This record gives sequence, C-alpha cells and structure tokens, in this order.
Amino acid sequence: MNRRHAIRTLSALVAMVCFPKFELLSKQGPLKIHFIGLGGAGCNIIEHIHKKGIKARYTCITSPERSYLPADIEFIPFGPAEIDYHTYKMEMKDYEISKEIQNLFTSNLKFVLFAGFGGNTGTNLTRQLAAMLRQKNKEFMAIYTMPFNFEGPSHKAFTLKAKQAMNGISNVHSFDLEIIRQKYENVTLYVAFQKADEYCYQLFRKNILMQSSDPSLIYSLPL
Ligand SMILES: Nc1nc2c(ncn2[C@@H]2O[C@H](COP(=O)(O)OP(=O)(O)OP(=O)(O)O)[C@@H](O)[C@H]2O)c(=O)[nH]1
Ligand SMILES: [Mg+2]
Repeated sequence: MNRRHAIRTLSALVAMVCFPKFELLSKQGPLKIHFIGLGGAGCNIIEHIHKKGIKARYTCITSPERSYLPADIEFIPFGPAEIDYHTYKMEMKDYEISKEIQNLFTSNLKFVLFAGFGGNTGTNLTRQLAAMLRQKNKEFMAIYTMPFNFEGPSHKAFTLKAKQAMNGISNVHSFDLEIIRQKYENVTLYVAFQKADEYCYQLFRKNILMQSSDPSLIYSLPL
C-alpha cells in the first residue's frame, strides 16, 4: 500500500467511526457516476448493480430491447437483435457511434463501462469508447470479463486481440471467467454469470474507492 492509498483508507476509517451512518446516507444524492452496459453481458452487469440500490445514472446499450428494465435504466438499441450462430463471425471492427450514444458522454460524470468480452457488440464498443473517452480526457473506467475456455479458441483469440488493443489505456480492468469456473465447479451457467457480475461490481468498487478523495463514498457502495 502506498502513502496516498494509506491516507485515503485512514480517512475512510475515521469517517466511519466519527459520523453516524444515517447522517451520511440521508445527505446522499445520486453519485456522479454513469454506469453504461455494453452488449448483453454488460447490461446484465449494470442491472445487477442497479438492484443494489446504488443511486447513479444507468444506460444499457444492446439489442434486443429489454422492455422490463426499471424506468431509471435508459435503453439504447445497438447491435444485432438476433444472432445466426452458423454465420456469426467475431471481428475487430469500428462501429459507427450514433449521436444518441455520443451525447451520453457530454456530461462531466465519471463513466463506468461494463461488458463481457466475447461478442462483437460489447467487445468492439468497449475498445472504441475507451479510446474515445481517453482522447476526450473524460474520467472513465472500463471493466470487462474474458470468456470461459469452453467458449472456444476463436473467442479467446478475438478477446485477447481486443485486450491488447487497450493495453496503453489506464483504468481498464478485466476479469477472467475461468476463475469462476475454478472456484465454483458445479454451478449452472446462470449462477456462474451472476457470480461474474458480482466480481465485476467488486472490481469497480475496489478501484473507485482507491481513487476517490471522498471518504463517504464507501457508504454509497454496498459490499
Ligand atoms: N459477466 C457476464 N458475462 C456474460 C454474461 N452472459 C454472457 N457473458 C459473457 O459475455 C460474452 C459476450 O456475450 P454478449 O454480451 O451476449 O455479447 P454481445 O456483446 O451482446 O455481442 P453480440 O454477439 O454482438 O450480441 C460471452 O462470450 C460470455 O463470456 C452475463 O450475464 N454476465
Ligand atoms: Mg448481444
């Protein structure tokens, strides 16, 4: 732990001891954070975070439409609504970013992008948007999962290429789904993905708490 980190951790501890929790909670407005899910998996991750009751801005960018989303998760359709697995090809490509998506990034919130790497939408959008946000000097973080080995070598190769393309960008964190498989051997895929969504949240939480100078943030981000 470096000195800066130690001071932040200490301030957070002092705040926890000195201020009654209810006092801090009652003063809290929405966080200055915009969670953005890219592709199917990315949107599952932000839905998981939303269920924790964290007040922030949420946007889901995927296809097909998710008509059941809570009113405060904005939906932007993007990518194929249906996939033909016989002809599906993963490829590094630059999408045309619509005005609607570009307009999301005009605010001064901190953008947190989530995706599961493995499909075209989430993988390519994360790579493109991270590069765009860096170029615009926006505050952001990107968190994505790397696919299970059983998804096949072409998934691995494609996602590694995208990962390498983001190598020079700081504040990008990935999590390998194989860790879930090794840790929880006998769970269904549904449960494994739920665990993965939680890991992504924890990765975000750990990093934002390390970077933030606001010790009360710890109360807004449940464990
Ligand atoms: N964390 C998490 N990962 C998932 C989930 N579902 C799928 N994945 C992983 O995410 C990868 C990408 O899947 P999707 O998000 O459905 O793909 P996409 O980005 O929508 O891409 P398209 O093929 O263009 O629709 C998969 O290869 C899986 O490894 C999920 O619910 N949670
Ligand atoms: Mg999709």
